[in-house]
Amino acid sequence: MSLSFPTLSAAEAAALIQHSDTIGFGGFTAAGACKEIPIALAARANAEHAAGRPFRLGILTGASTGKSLDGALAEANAIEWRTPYQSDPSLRKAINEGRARFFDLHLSSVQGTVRSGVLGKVNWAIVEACDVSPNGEITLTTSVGASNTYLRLADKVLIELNAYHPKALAGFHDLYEPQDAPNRREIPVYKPNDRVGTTTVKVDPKKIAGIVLTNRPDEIGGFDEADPVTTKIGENVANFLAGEIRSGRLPASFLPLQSGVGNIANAVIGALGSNPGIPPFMMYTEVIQDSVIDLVQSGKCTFASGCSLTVSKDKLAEMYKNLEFFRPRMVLRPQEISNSPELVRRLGLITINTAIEVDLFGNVNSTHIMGDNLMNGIGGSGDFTRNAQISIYTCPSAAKKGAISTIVPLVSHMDHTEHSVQIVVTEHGVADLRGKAPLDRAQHIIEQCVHPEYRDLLRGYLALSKKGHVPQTLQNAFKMHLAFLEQGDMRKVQWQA
Ligand code: 0RQ
Repeated sequence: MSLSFPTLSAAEAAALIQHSDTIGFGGFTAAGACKEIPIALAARANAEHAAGRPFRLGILTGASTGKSLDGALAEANAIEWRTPYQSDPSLRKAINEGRARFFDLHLSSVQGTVRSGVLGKVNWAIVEACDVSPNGEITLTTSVGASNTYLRLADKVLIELNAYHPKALAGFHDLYEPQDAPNRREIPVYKPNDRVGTTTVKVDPKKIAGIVLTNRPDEIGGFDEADPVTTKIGENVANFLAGEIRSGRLPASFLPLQSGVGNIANAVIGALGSNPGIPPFMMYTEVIQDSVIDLVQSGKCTFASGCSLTVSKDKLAEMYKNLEFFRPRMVLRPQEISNSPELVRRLGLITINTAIEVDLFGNVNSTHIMGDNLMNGIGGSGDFTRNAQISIYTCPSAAKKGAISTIVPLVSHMDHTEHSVQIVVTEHGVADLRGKAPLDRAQHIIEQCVHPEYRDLLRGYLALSKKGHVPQTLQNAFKMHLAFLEQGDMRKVQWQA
């Protein structure tokens, strides 16, 4: 049992870590993220800073984490650099104020990038577990993230052994780490429910510096009730996909689905579940949210493969009462497998993600507000979009009470290009960009997806173009953004002839 390793308080564990160490934290979203050691590290950073000594760390994670990790460390100014995806308000502020250096990575490439050595040595792996055997076999909790790689590469390991999560989670994980080039072979997953790895991560027991005993739930917020806009977006996606099946462009048996994070994603999955034109389906996704659990229970989702179980506290409690029902219907994988471009392409995924803004030609901004301020990061959206059988972007047609049109002449930051984005969906309709030239795309997006208050404005923008393959006029391309920044409302834009 765990008692073969030193049992430490969180403060004792934090005291082992030195200024400028690089830590690979387990977890993916707040699911399975460490909670007590990072809080103690933040307290240590505050004490060191008060004594006039530096204490800043390199922080690797799976994706976003909870407030006790990203939030606490950012508030203590303890993050020198950080990758990948984050969504914590305090960390976002630190990044946008230049107090933490953030560089973004596709989530599928995090583990390979760390293995390659370009990010330097991983001094510590700190992960949450529900069980640890004396020979160093670690059973993770509600997520995998990049834990298997961090645990293998790190010099030393610290574990939060969290009694909140049952040991019966053993068997939910499937841990597989590919070889790197030139020895890489195919990842042998041919169906969403294939298992190809081990259920635990085995580390050299001598590397385990200590165990901190905890009993804390994941810091996952609930979801907003679907509102008329998210409900309509969900219905539009479901009706579009049902139409693809009817027309024979998608097989009658359907294809596996990936769905992003947040309220829109939750509403979309709910709508797919209740649409009679959509047959029971499998999910090969990254984040398993509440709505997926509901569909697994109802039988509409026959299998869910993911990287994290990001479900609300009540939903998780419901699952923990009936783990044997979920065991054959679910698997948690490392992010380089859940998001693998090779597997997204092989399985023919239908991918559904949310955009901050989309332009008239199908380019998508997932990450930055008005061109400069980071929102969260690219997450898995690039892994999935670029390689999908059908790539869908959803967003409300307007933000900030109508003062912002999410559809603009040119995105102020580009994450996914027109070459990868196929379908755009707002509450007003669906724009199918496949097989359309730039002008046709723009006209179609305006008529199908743009908020009615912005349609004439954007028709006016297109009319300004005099030549070229893409009807873009550079002197006007960011005028809507400037109208918002200078006058508080994109509707005040004046085009320059
Ligand atoms: O701000 O909360 O202050 O009102 O942005 O917008 O509509 O609530 O959207 O929470 O679903 O997040 C793209 C960020 C959407 C997310 C993004 C404002 C808006 C609001 C949030 P307020 P919503 P969501 C796999 C997939 C990248 C990673 C990804 C994301 C706030 O989905 O991080 O796809 N995606 N991963 O008012 C200015 C605009 C705006 C705007 C919205 N055009 N201009 N502000 N807002 N549009 C999963 C993982 O990778 C883990």
